[in-house]
Amino acid sequence: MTTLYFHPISNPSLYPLFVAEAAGVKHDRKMVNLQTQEQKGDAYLAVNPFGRVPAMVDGDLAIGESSAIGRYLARQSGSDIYSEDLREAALIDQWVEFIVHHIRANVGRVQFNRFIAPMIGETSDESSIALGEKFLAANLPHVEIALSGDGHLHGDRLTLADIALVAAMEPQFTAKLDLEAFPVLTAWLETMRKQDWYQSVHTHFGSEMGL
Ligand SMILES: N[C@@H](CCC(=O)N[C@@H](CS)C(=O)NCC(=O)O)C(=O)O
Repeated sequence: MTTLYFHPISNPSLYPLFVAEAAGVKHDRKMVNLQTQEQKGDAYLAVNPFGRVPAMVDGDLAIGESSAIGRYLARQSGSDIYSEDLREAALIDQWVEFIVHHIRANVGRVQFNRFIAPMIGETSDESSIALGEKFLAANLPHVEIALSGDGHLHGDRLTLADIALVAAMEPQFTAKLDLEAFPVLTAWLETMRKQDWYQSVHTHFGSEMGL
């Protein structure tokens, strides 16, 4: 049995959960309490020495890093959310990497300073929020244009690329992201959040924490 370690308001953690559901991979979920620093305790470090969520254990294989876990689950299942074709897999990978580095990282900056920092009593860094918003304004047009085709980042079916984008955008409301300039993305996210693979994880971002 596969076990996925996560925290409900960690968008990197949500990606493998969505992938597992979309690919039909049976799994157990273990929530890691970031508030009590469980991720830095010996028991969890034995699973993921990086001390971060997510992580995955499948038999004697234990790995961290959301993108690696997503690819593993997709390959293991044989689902068409990824591809056995080298060239098509590279095109899907390209989107996943773009989303992780240029979308998720900047959503994370804004989310941390607007939502997490006040919650944990830290000072919000307004310049970091401004930088995150500037980079999002520069990078989101790429996904807006791609989704304006047939509603998928790659090809004509749901892939890891789409799931990575949904996970990256999960803090849309808590980070108070202004997506007015991106109507296609906004409508697409609403549709994606109604899909079974999303609803099998949660009804909305942070629902597990009463948000
Ligand atoms: N590159 C990693 C990022 C993981 C990450 O930064 N997770 C955060 C939560 S969003 C975490 O575990 N933070 C706790 C800590 O750093 O102590 C991935 O994609 O899996």
